[in-house]
Amino acid sequence: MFEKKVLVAGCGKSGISASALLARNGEKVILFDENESIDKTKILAHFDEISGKENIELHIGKLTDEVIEQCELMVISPGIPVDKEFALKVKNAGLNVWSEIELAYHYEKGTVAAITGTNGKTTTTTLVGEIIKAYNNKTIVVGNIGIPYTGLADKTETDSVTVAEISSFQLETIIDFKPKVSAILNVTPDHLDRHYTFENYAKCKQDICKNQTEAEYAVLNYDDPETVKLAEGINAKIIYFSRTTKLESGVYVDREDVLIKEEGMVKKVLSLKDIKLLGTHNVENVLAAVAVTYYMGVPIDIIEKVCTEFQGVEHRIEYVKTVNGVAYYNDSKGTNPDAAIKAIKAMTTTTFLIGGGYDKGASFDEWVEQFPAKVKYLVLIGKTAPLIELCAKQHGFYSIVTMDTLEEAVEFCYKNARPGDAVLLSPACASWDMFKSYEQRGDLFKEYVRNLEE
Ligand code: UMA
Repeated sequence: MFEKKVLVAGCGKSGISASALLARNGEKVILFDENESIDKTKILAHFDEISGKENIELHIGKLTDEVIEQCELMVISPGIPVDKEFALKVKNAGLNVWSEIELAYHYEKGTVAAITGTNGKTTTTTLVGEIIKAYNNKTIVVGNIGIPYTGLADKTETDSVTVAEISSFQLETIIDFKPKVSAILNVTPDHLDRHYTFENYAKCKQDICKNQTEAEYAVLNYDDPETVKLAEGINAKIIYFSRTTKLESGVYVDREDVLIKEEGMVKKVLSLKDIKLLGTHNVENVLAAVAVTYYMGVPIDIIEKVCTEFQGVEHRIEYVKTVNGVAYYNDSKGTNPDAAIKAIKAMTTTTFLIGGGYDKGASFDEWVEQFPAKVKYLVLIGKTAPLIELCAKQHGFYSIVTMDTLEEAVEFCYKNARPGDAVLLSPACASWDMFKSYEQRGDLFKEYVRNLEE
């Protein structure tokens, strides 16, 4: 594909995967990273198992003109700003600059569904992936979700489907990337340190559609005015979804039913009371997933089945089990007050909330202010327990108990919650005082809950 070498910038997940793809396809690669303290042996060890590893050379530190002259393209990792000094130097030397997504797309043989947005990307991408997998077993789920697209792109086939979660960082350097169905879930200010203005950020999101034509589809959130504004610059056929408005055309909710309206015809997809995901934000994610998969050609009965079975993304308001009429939810990924507030808002019943953990210096006031309406009991663990207790009491909330371990916290909830209550682990804190990671904390929670007896 290339005559000269390819410069891959960034030795993280993206850069390593992009280099491996290029090398195993016979291209010559210079893998570059600015971080001088990087462990070269560790980086090279990633390529031990791949064919063509001799095609990869490592360059760490300052990017020299001599390196740039040997290359015709730079594949830039999403974490590297495109206006970084070395990146501008490369661009000015006449090299093309592609994101890792763009590189992967050049090896893609199948059809692509791509999802972006400020919030809900991972849940929607995962759900879309599950639905399409139920229809086509040659489906891969990749991208910002943590699985680099370049790791699998050259293994795709003409009848395979790629479902990609794409961040604004990755969209900044899209050239030919063209999904059959794209989705913009919502746009609220984020990553402004990188994009400088909200307009720039929103434009990056819109670029997911930039190569689409009337033959492709762009799924947009009708309830988010900033997303609707983007419609004007999009050539694809626009499919709106809405939680609050009965649309003339698109995917929407009428009472409890999710409906698709197309050319005047209405088709029922599912009933919201059958979905296991909690919260209005998740209703939007389901609507988006319905729209994306329907226009990817998945039959409605499959969409309904998978949506109603879907338990959510692991550790994000994840339903675990109902014991004695009490539903248990794992939101171990609620590692900051903002995320934990979303989880409380998503609960529809009185809740025993397990919180506390490693102290990141966050303020708990806003989180605690959510308690009176929903939280019946606050069960605290970890380093921040005394801080949170003090803060809660200052806000007039006194139903608090502190436990030494997570297992004891679960036990307390099991003994004290009544049928109709819920138990939610959503700590508003990192896990590192008691656990290796939020994943470990969530896994243990689920293990303790699964061991509870009716
Ligand atoms: N580096 C430089 N110069 C710089 C910045 C970084 O040389 O100016 C080097 C670092 O020394 C490091 C490497 O680049 O060795 C890191 O590259 P990276 O930050 O792009 O990280 P990756 O490990 O390649 O992970 C990336 C995404 N990271 C970011 O967008 C910051 C991951 O998204 C993604 O899952 C992964 O590719 C696979 O596609 C993470 C993320 O936080 C989860 N995304 C943001 C979000 O979701 O909000 C956008």
